Amino acid sequence: MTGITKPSKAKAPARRAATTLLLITALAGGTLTAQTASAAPAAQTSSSSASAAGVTLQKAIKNLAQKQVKMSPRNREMAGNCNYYSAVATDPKSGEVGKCKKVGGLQWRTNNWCADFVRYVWKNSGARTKNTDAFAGSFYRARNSIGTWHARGSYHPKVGDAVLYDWDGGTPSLGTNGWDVDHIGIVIGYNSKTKALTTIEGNTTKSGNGGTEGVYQRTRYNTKAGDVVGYVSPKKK
Ligand SMILES: [Ca+2]
Ligand SMILES: [Ca+2]
Repeated sequence: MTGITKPSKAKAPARRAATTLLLITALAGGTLTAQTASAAPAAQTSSSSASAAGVTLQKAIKNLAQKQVKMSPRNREMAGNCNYYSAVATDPKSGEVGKCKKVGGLQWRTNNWCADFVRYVWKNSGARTKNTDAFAGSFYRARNSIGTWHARGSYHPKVGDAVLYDWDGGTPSLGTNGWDVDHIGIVIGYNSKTKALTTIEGNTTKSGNGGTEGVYQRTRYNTKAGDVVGYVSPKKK
């Protein structure tokens, strides 16, 4: 459903030590909600202007992602993974025309489009997306030019981060150079007590529904069992 075909199933050795999840509650003074989480990074950066820019970028990403959840018909795919985001996320365009139709004059395209959704939202919010492509793992491969990589563990997920998942295998892993990553979404909130992530993702299903795939808000978990590999924090263009 959300898997991206990948050239290799090679898994990296399971060398992820038992990760220590630091309880950020001390720092945050309790549960972070989707509303308060966006303010957290300001306290963690030394330059006030840089942190203000960071928060602005985070807010822009969150707002644009939330907008997509309500934007019909672009937020639902048609047969064969035909979707809006692969047509507009990038230049050159992602995937192929295939048997996709035109919607409102725009030629939709077919691809596994979870990463195209994130690229669209990041790009149109002012975040860097250079060197990313339709593979979810491209966010890991491009991490140094687009933002900052954080492995799951003690990192406290931030609003606007791209969250990378690996579904298959025992321990979620990057595999070789990120090629084991299967899916990607956008963090819009985090509860540090329950480790519940609120995300918005494309090419996914409504939770517990299994109907037409599209853009939905999901609840995931910042844990090994939640299949989270890690996060890329965005940087301004
Ligand atoms: Ca699909
Ligand atoms: Ca995988």
